[in-house]
Formats: sequence, C-alpha cells, structure tokens
Amino acid sequence: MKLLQKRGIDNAFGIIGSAMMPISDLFPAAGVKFWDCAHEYTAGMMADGYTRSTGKMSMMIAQNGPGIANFVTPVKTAYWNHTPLLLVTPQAANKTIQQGGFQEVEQMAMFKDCVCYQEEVRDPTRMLEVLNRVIEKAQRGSAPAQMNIPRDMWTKVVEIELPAGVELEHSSGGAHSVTAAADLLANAKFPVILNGVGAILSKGGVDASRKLAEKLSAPVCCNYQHNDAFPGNHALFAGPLGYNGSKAAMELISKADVVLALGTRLNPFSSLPGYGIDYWPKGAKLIQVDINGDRIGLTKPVEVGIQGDAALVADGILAQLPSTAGDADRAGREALIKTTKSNWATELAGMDHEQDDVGTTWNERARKAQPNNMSPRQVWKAIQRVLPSDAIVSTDIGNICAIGNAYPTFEESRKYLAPGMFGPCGYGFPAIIGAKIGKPSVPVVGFAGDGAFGISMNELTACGRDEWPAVTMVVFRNHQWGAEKRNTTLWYKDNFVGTELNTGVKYADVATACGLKGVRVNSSAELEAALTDAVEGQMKRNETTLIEVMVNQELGEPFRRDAMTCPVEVAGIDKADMQ
Ligand SMILES: Cc1ncc(C[n+]2csc(CCOP(=O)(O)OP(=O)(O)O)c2C)c(N)n1
Ligand SMILES: [Mg+2]
Repeated sequence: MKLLQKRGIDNAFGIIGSAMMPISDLFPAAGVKFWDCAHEYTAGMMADGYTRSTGKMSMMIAQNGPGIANFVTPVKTAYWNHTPLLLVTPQAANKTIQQGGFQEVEQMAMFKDCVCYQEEVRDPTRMLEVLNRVIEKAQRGSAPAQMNIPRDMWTKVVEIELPAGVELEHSSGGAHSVTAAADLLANAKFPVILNGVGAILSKGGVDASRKLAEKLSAPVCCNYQHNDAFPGNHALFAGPLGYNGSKAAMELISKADVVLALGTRLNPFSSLPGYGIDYWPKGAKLIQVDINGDRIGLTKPVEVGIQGDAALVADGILAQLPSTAGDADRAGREALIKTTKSNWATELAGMDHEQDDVGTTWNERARKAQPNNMSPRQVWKAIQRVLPSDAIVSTDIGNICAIGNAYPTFEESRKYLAPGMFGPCGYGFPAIIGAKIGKPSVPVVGFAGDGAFGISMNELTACGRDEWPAVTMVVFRNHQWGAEKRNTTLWYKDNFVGTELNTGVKYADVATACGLKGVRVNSSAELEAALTDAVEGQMKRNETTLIEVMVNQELGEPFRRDAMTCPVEVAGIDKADMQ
C-alpha cells in the first residue's frame, strides 16, 4: 500500500473478493478509491478509460479464478491501447495449488499474451521488489503489467524496505538516424506526418509534431482511432486514416514522397484502403519513430527507423532542418491541403445515407422500411452540432460507431477513447465512466451500438451510486448486431444468423429502472435537445443520462473487406444429416 501511495496509484477497479481483502481493507486508510463495478470485464475497461484520459496509472484487482478470468478481454484491450495499468491478480493459495481447490486457474498463462510483463511473487519478502518492477515495466512498456500473488502471501508479517524505483529518461533517438530523417524531410517535395498514439503518450509530442509540421507545411494525418493525436482546428490537420476515416487525409498522404510516422507501430489494419482509395504511398520514403524498437519496420519497409520518444525525436529533427526546409512549393502544398480538406468537409456534410454494393439492396430496403427513422449519418451530424468542443468521447465496436470515425475532432489529446485494435464490443460505456472518474470537471459522452451496449449495460446498476460521477451515454438503437449483419448482406446473401436483437427492450427504461435518467429520441431535433440537456445535467446536476437513439437499419462499410469472401459450396450441408 505504501508503494502504491509512493507511485500515486490511487484508483482501483474491480469486484470485491476474499482473496484481495487484506489489501482492500487498507484502501480507505491509504487514500485508494476502489470502484466496485458490476463486472470485471467492464471494470477493466473503466481502468483503461481512466488511465487513457488522465495519463495516470490505475489498478485492476479482483477475486482469483473467475474474477481474474473476466479481466482477460480488458487487459488485452488496454495492451493495444498502449495503456499502462497495474494488474494485480491474487492467486489460489500455495497450500492447495495444483490440487484443484477453489477458484484455481493458471493466471500467468492466461495473461501471457496480454501484458508487457508478468511476475509471480515467490516469497513474501520480495513483494515490494516485484510490485515495483511490475509498475516500472508497465510504465516503460506503456501497457498493462501483472503481479500474480498467491493469496496467502498477503498475510505474512515480514520486514522490507520500500524500493526507490528508477525513472528512465526517454531516448531522443540515434544521432545518425535523426540526421538522416532531417535530410529526407528537408529535401522532400511533399512531406506528410502521421501521428500515432506515441505522439500523445510522449510529453509534448503533439506540440513537437505541430512545430515540425509548420516548419515543413506538411499535412498531419492521425493514425486510425487516434483522432486526438493532432489539434482538429489546425490548418495542417488532415484527419484520421483508416476505416471510415478522412478522405482528405487519405488523398494527401497518397501524394507523399516522405512520410514521418511519429509514435506509431503502423499496425496493418490502420492503413487499409478506404472509400475505395488505396492511399498508402508505397513509393514514399518512410521514417518510423517508435519508442519500442521491436515495432519498427514490422509492417512496412522503412528508410530510417528511430527508436525514441516522439517529442524528443521530432524536436531533434526540427533542430537539424535547414532554414529553407519546406520552402519548395510551400504555397502550392498549403493551397492543396486547404482545398482537399474543404472538399472532403463538403462531401461529408452531404453524405446522409449508406451505399449498397452492386447486386445488394440492404440499405435501400432499410430506408424504405423505416422512412421516419434517422440514418446513422444524420445522427452523427446532429451529435456534432451540440457535442461540447472540450468533451471526452468514447466509442465502441459497431457499424454506427465506426461511421462516426469521420466526425468529431479534438483540440487536445486524451479526448478520444476508441476501443482500439483488440476490437472488443462493450468498451464505450465503461471507458467513459473511467474517463469521468479521472476528469470530473470535463464533459464526457460515450457512444455504443445497442448490441455492444448490451455487453456492458450491467454497469448501469453500479454507476448510479452516490460517489460515482455522472456521465452521458448515447446508444444507437438499430435492433441489430449491425456490423456483423453488414458482412451477412455482402458475403452471405442475407442469411442472417445471430444478428437480430430483442426489439422489445427499451434501454432508456432500463436506465430509469436503475435510478438514472433514460430518454428515447426519434429525430435530430430531439437528439440535439436531449444531448444538450444530458450534458448540462451531467455537469450541473450530477445526472447520468442514457439517450437511446432510434436509428434506421442502414449499414456502412464493413470492417473487414480485406478479410471476407463469398463462401464456396463444397459438399453441401443438410439438416437431415444431423445424428
Ligand atoms: C466482445 C465481442 N464480441 C463480438 C464481437 C464481434 N462484433 C463486432 S461488431 C459487432 C456488432 C455490433 O453491434 P452493435 O453494438 O449493435 O452496433 P451496430 O453495428 O449495430 O452499430 C459484433 C458482434 C466483438 N467485436 N467483440
Ligand atoms: Mg446495433
């Protein structure tokens, strides 16, 4: 507890259990707030939302066995969100381990692939040494790290020193490679910067990228789902790449002869074609900066790789640029950025409906079936009109949330909590609760589809208690697991298996039954009024509101055009063959 205090870890998320009681007993006295959630799955997502929005490490803790098993999905989610979390997993006691006693499971194996470091406490006298190492590894790796502790170790009386801990200075990159990068950028005709989460995680990273971009008049794209990695109101901001992102960003980066990928591992999903444009500039020279050397050159051929901190490396490159850098056709580039952005803004503003692929008619039928319901894009435009500019936003995995990728922009970082590359449904609601816990004075709005919300909605029963801060949650009610239904319409001839939700459920009423405010809205005007009122209620009256938005069943681009094909009938399947 003293070490947690020393490291400022003062928020823990989970569900109470006997295996953690020797520790949770001390939480109030130590000043650690324990957020007792409705499910460990969502507790972990809350910890992720808390830490992503504040930059402060938080802790996940639960009962050994089933409680800890429920943490697997959020821990892997946090791993790909690059969130440093302390995962404490009390383990079945040494006395009975391997005898199949109570609540025993291989907790180290379970998280092996989900954390950047894991260690089991082997002896009570080593508890602080291990805890200290785990915290440092989580920080250095910017990912969850696990301390597994046989539960009987908590109660041994031992004498130990508090470890001092070491804070490592981040590297500003190898001198030769920084110079090589500066040379490439100085001589580029069309340099483009691509900011990843590393720009957010490194202190001053976004600002350093801004200075570099301004010097070069280079457009700045954000990597997929890191829309807050550059200020949205900046003239050089091009928008997010990837699935349903900014067409302007895609068009601009396709023209690049040099790309500076700043703080990104360039994961394969993030630069897939969008809007039919295969925009990745294969002929461009790529400079990749990542604090983790293992990820440099992993997915794309790299001209210059720099292992280092995004801010320090960007500053180092800027310092080496000649005064004339960026002068070649500066005005032409700036004009092109401006017109490309404004064309995309006009196009996006005019997009109200989803297209059908040739030979399919789902969207046409969906519009006809519910002519009075809003379409997903009409919903997003209404949201955009009233969403506070300083709001923290979370989204979920789902078709309507994904359509939203092109809409909100952010002036500051740590404002956009998307579920990330593990892609778990059920992220939006708990993440926004965690964000509000971390940033109580900032308005927060969470978004989720009705299916994904169903996975997380048990937290409605937890979040209305007195000390929990109020949030605003928007649920897109299209009565379907839409993203999967989209795959079915495109590749499986509308053979809908498992895609239909219970139309009888009223999520707004469930919220009301949990002592919260629930509102159903049917039009853009109603949505704008409800969202405005909900945010006011959140900020002024400590009111949590769930807004259930009635949407038609139109479906946008599928997630995995790259991975889907029509089935080929081989032997034929017949019910009559069932034994
Ligand atoms: C935990 C988990 N289960 C299943 C999936 C597969 N999946 C991806 S999107 C999706 C449908 C989401 O439906 P909904 O939340 O209603 O949003 P919509 O697509 O209708 O907008 C499903 C089931 C997943 N990503 N995560
Ligand atoms: Mg849905």
